[in-house]
Amino acid sequence: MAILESGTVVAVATPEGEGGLAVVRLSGPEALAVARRLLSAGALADPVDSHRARLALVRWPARADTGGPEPGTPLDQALVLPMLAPASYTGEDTVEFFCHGGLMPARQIAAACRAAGARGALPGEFTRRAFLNGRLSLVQAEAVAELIAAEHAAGARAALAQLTGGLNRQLAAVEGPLRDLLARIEGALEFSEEDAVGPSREDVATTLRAARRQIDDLLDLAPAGRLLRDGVQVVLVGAPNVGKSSLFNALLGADRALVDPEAGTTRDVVTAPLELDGVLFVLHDTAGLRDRAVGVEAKGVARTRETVAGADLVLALRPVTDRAQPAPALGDAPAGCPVLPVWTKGDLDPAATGMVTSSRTGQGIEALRRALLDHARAGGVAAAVARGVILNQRHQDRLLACRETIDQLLEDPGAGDEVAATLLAATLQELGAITGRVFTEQLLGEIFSRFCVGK
Ligand SMILES: Nc1nc2c(ncn2[C@@H]2O[C@H](COP(=O)(O)OP(=O)(O)OP(=O)(O)O)[C@@H](O)[C@H]2O)c(=O)[nH]1
Ligand SMILES: [Mg+2]
Repeated sequence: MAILESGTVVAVATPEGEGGLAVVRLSGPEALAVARRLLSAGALADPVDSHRARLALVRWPARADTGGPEPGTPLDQALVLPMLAPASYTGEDTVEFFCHGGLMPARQIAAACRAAGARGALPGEFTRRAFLNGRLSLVQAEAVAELIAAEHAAGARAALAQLTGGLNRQLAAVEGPLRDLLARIEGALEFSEEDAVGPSREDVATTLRAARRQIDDLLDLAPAGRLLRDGVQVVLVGAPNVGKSSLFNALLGADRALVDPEAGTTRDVVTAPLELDGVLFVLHDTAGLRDRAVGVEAKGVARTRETVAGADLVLALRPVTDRAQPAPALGDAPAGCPVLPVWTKGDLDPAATGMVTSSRTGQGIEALRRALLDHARAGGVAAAVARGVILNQRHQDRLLACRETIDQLLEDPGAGDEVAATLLAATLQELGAITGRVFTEQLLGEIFSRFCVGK
């Protein structure tokens, strides 16, 4: 058995620093025995009352393997919560100590557990065990990581939906009919002498086409997954002095970027997050685009172009005072990236029409915020949240591989049952790699090493 899957492990599960509470998590076959070494007799008496917390004094163990405080030294008074296998996060016997916040109590209790025979847990080890014990799929384990990292409500909502099985369910719906089909083909191969009839070519093609449509459907949600995770990248561009930095500040409702009457004030790209209705946007204020820029200003223009190349939405700014001014040239915008024309300094021309804003009076700022949200919704963010699907690169790569083998099968309907069975098995293998039904040690390493200790 690999070292990671054996033994009893312990870690502080809450972040370092002052807080009302801290939690120490202890999990593994010896969890109860280790915990009993820190508690007075009877605090965790057999039979253990699973999922019932009790207040207990936690002490340094009497028979500590290593140095440390005097045996029996009180460490903290804590709520001790035993959770017996398999009804715990990891699927193993687990004991959680809810102790006083701050650094020392939790650290000392974790150290006491180690002194009593547990090993310090590695990053993600609890979740890894949960996966290996069938408590969650790989997709759900990844969702746990996303949930911890989520910095805005929509991302957290999507991660939670994924955690409760959104993508799992949709993958199962793709897998089921393919698995049936494979069983029928294999059955026919096995009993060919007895004239067992396998599925007809039409049957095969219909099932494959349906699976392909479902996979395409999921892949359509991929861009939304990125928008939810990283935020919608909104880049403000325009000629020098059109009011980019002022609008940037007005949208944020904060004085983040320097504003000055002189043209060429902004040199570096200034970036700030903006959360609207639970959706994260990342605003980028850029240096004014000017063809004849030299020196530092030219460097700023180069940065602007790089930023535009990563945009999900470009706001092309022009002042109402100069409606003849040509729209900024956006040769660098990604293909298909929407460009929203926005008029600035609206207060200087009350007759102006269109998406007119004024950073001075606040005119049009709310409308522009709404336009940003509409854009995110059009990008499928709402659909992804509703379906509980956030695809990461790994999921996408595997789904694309599935689609390829399905296409191979569809293109060659006369290939014979042997070939069909092999390709179907390969497709199911790829699907299984997403949920973790099929996994490698390396894949687990990649996924769980990104977690924090204690999760
Ligand atoms: N009347 C009026 N003036 C504005 C408005 N927005 C910006 N200005 C003025 O326009 C000038 C330039 O504003 P900035 O926000 O620095 O413009 P910018 O596009 O970031 O300029 P650079 O960074 O130099 O390219 C400043 O003097 C602002 O006070 C507005 O809505 N109304
Ligand atoms: Mg500026």
